[in-house]
Amino acid sequence: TAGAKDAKAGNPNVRTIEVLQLMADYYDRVNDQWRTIAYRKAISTLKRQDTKVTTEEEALLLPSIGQRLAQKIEEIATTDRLQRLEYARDEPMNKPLQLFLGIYGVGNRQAQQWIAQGFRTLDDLKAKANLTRNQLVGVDHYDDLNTRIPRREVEALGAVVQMAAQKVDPQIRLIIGGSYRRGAESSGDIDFIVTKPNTESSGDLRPALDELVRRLEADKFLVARLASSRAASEGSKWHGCCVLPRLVGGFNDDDSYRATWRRIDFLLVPESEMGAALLYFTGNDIFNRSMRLLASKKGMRLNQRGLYKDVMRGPQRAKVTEGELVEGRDERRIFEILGVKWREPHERWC
Ligand code: DCP
Ligand code: MG
Ligand code: MN
Repeated sequence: TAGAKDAKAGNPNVRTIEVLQLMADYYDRVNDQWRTIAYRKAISTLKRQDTKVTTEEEALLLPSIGQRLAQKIEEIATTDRLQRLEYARDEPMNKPLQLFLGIYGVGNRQAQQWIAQGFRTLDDLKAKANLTRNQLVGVDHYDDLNTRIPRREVEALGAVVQMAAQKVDPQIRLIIGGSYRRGAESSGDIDFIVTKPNTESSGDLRPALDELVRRLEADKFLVARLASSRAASEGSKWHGCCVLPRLVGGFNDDDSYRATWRRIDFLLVPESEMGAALLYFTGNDIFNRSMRLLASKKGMRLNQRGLYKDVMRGPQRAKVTEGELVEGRDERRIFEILGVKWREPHERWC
């Protein structure tokens, strides 16, 4: 499987994969979804190869690799570089756009709008733009929030939250999902799934979360709240920033202390929906998309709350009824019912 080969040291295509990943990251930053997915699929294909792919012709024979990507693979294999990547880095026009897209919660539309208004730097935004509170956090902590969190720090942050949660309610169960659960060496943020035995709706968990947040704020662990972009998820999600306490880490070489602001998410999940929530919140997003597509091909519907059947659809496949819940509690059962082989979290990179 992809995950197993991935972990194996010395994949002959590591360098090609590394360069293609930088290119994928670039397309992701400029919100070119289509190319981002194409590059990530090609990377996943290359990770499964046992021999080095050096020519366009070889690359073309592999799944999910078209002509343009095949040419780029040959270019990297023969020159150890990719001109398109260097060009993207140097595009002066792209610099403010990329800068603005790096602000937490800022998408293409907002970034373009600022550029049209003549803004080019973060200082321009601070001085002249009408920033939302989220955007202000994103600008003020730009570098921190664009620094990936090492796996060990994710674990240390997790331990702090775990200790506080035990004090709030010993029955609370916390699972770190997202890229951490997939085994990533570093993560963009830390994703907590919060549950408790005998819970039927996320509302059952809200009082516990509110108390947990109060405590962690008093401890100066949580340092900012971020408004959710989707009002509907307001009740079941919490977004914010945290810092590792001084006693645990964050020291520089000269013993001075500087804590890096980290993005933290809580997702409240009743026990009855744990399987579907784990599946969704582990990702990655492309893996999720393919699982949802599979469900829909089988006349079912998969979301972060469960797998449903007999979903009635009207014109344009618009949903008419929610359908009947088939499975929500058990992650493995969802794979079984969909007729796909179980994939461990570390095998879900695409
Ligand atoms: N997710 C999704 N579709 C989205 C956003 C998220 O399916 N548009 C799911 C899959 C993700 C999970 O939620 O794995 C957590 O979202 P993150 O944005 O935190 O992504 P990751 O944790 O996977 O990566 P990162 O290390 O960047 O946080
Ligand atoms: Mg994450
Ligand atoms: Mn997240």
